[in-house]
Amino acid sequence: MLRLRTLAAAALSAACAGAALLPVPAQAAGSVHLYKIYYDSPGSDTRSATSLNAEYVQIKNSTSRAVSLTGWTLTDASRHTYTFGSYSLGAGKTVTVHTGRGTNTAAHRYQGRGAYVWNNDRDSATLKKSTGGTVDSCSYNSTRADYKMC
Ligand SMILES: [Ca+2]
Ligand SMILES: [Ca+2]
Repeated sequence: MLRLRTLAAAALSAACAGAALLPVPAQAAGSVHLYKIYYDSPGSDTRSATSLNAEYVQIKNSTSRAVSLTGWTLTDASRHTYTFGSYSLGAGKTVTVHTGRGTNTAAHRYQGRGAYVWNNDRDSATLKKSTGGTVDSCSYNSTRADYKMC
């Protein structure tokens, strides 16, 4: 009898251990999202390379896995569109997409434009997957700030 009780206790203990191994809920997994739009670069808007590249959008991957952004698009309200080439955003990493020209790195991508994209008064950024589904969007409507935290 003692032996049976011990077996029953062992079975119950194993069941509890199994419950503790259930997967973490999906909402704790994070996302790829628009993080910041720096729409009014510091100083006069002279269209210099420095000024154009001080205008940027940051995208963050808060998940625990690298996410391929290849073919993803970043578009403003006037439908100026930047398309990511072959690119993977690492787990927990942020990529800065500059408006002007430059050499792409893991953390910095360049739209290669000679004019500003993000209006100083109001605009809207939309991030879409290569398949066209909207991942995130972020709008602003203020000349009092130079950037928007999304
Ligand atoms: Ca400015
Ligand atoms: Ca615009």
